[in-house]
Amino acid sequence: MPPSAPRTIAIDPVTRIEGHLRVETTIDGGRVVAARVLGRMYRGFERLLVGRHPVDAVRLTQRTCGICHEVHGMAASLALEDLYGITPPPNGLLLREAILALHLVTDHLIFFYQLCLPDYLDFGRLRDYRGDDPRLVAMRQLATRGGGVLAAPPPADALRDLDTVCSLARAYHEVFAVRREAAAGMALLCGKVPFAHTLLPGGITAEVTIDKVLRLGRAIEQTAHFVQRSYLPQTLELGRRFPDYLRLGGGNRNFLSYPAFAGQGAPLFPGGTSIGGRRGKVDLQRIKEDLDHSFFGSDGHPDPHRAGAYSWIKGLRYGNERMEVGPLARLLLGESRELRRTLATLGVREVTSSVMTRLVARAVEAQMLCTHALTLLEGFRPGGTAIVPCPLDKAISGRGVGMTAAARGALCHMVEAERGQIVRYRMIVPSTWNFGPAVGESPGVVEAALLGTPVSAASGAGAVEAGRVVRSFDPCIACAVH
Ligand code: NFE
Repeated sequence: MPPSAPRTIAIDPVTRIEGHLRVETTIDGGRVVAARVLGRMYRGFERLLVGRHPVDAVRLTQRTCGICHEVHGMAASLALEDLYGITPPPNGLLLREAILALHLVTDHLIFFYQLCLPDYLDFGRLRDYRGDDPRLVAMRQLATRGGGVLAAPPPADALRDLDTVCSLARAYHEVFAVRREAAAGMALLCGKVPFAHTLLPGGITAEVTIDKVLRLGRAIEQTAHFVQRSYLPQTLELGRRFPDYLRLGGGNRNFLSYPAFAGQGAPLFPGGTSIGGRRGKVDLQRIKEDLDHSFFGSDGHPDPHRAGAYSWIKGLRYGNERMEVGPLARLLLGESRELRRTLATLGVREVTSSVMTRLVARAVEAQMLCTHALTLLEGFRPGGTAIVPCPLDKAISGRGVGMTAAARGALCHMVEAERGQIVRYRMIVPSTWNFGPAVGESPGVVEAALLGTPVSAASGAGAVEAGRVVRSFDPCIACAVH
């Protein structure tokens, strides 16, 4: 048979993600040989902050995203605490971190069950379910009526034995209740969820009572129980059933994360950089934005007609290197024994970047975060305040940096103020690191991860294999184009 000509597949829009994303691949010899990742809209949060009171950033930056709101409030609070030279009291630090931990875990749960699982599972098999579990009966009705992902055509290699489908579908349904309880627990101290009202530089403004802390603790415990009983084992089951993805979707040997969850001393995630295996500390001066292939003029203003541009996401480089960020980076840089031990159960000896190592790292991290959050609450001192006042009336001038861990990776906010107004605000966001375009000829992180991915003729226009690689990074393009 003559070799087939290269073909291009554009996935547009990439569904089951936050934001607007197009992925273009060229397939030759059954593999991806070129890829472009295109952020499809402009938002302008950094610009709309200019001229405002610095503390507005805590509320406004949370609106960057429909998934990772609280974490932008946290990064902004940290940057502003640096600017104003204040530190929250111990209760403020630990409650804030417990909220952040629970927020990250619920974000990981949405990722796995609602966004990622339909790539691997034939939900349509639920039409054959004959039992009386009300959750599965409800999902069978959806699948039968043709509702959303439950009725979408499954990938050719999707899991379809009924026991597996039912067990994963039950957890898919259960996650909604787990998230509702977690959000209710967080809302007691956040004022509301999403978009916490009580976060401010200096701590949290909510009246903190023992009752609220106990209810937050219960929300963390029930989430931890779900992670232990369903999320982690089911992620490993996926790894066992799709072993090829333990290798596929690599392409990156550089990782970056910031120290995070450090309010109680040694950080849970120590952070750092690893470039081709060489470790270092993060030097913020080495982070560069590159606009080669982005729709911005040299003055930084949006320019949809810029020659050579193909994405609204800016290119990010550490020195000259692209850096993968995310739970895998955090755990690798933290030399997590738990990650190694867990991946060893799937036969992985050397932990590298791949679709399944990303998925497993996220689940292991969820477990670590639940344990950490419960430990934090043990340090709560009844009667102690959770906030120190921020001098809001001060015509502050200066700079502040806030680094933290977002669900999708390293998040940094930088603020510059003059006489009480923001003059520059920068958000260096995880999905910008991962989904940024090429710099010169050097592809972005996800573009590189796609290279070499086998795409079977049977996978059709959806190129499910490429979709699995892209989704393993948990894309949030709303954040990436902020
Ligand atoms: Ni909009 Fe986010 C997270 C941030 S972006 S989801 O997590 O910051 O990658």
